[in-house]
Amino acid sequence: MTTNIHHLLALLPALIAAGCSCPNLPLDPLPTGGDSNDPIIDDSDPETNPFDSDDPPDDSDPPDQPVEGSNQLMNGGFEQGEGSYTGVGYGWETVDGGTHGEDWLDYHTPYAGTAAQCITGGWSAAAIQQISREGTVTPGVTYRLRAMVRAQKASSGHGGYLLGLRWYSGDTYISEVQMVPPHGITYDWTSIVIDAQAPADVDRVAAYLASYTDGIACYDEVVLTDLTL
Ligand SMILES: [Ca+2]
Repeated sequence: MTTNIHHLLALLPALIAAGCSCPNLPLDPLPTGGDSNDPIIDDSDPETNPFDSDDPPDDSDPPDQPVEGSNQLMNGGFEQGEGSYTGVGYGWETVDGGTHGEDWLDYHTPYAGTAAQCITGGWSAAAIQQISREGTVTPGVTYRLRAMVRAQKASSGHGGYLLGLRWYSGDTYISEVQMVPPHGITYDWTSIVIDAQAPADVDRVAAYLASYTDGIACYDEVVLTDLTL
């Protein structure tokens, strides 16, 4: 079964309006071809600071290098300020099809450096992504997306985070793999890892970071690597 995330996310307002009180929203996980795609969740030390917003940094640390090692993403630590999308880190783009909530760079409680990327769905869903350069993906090769995630569900009891890999051929979207289970709640910085094998006929991969309903999801230290390198 192939699950289209936009289709599922588009259903969320209707489910909420219908009074859905389920703690976990009905997003079906995508089949990912084995246990290797299960997220690896490592507990981290508790954080007690609230999710504050976008005050500017109070120092002049230089930005991250665009690419470090085998990371196929630029600005995975969100240290380079905004790019072309309001509140979204340089190199990343919004991909929520008009149901967008709000994005901001959080300079108060990043996992590392001076900033992290936060997203809230605003009773719907919001997502950002970054697509690797063309020719950076080889079909059949396993790729790993690793991100630090910190999420806060809203008083409604809903809200959470969702991340995954989206496969492209040039600029054409092909398919995607979401974390399994496809969403969850965490109050502290937690490491999430997704491994997925590139399907045939793709040459690019996108790291996809989302928040759904009115909770907040923050991301930092996002790394996308080819496990064969
Ligand atoms: Ca950072």
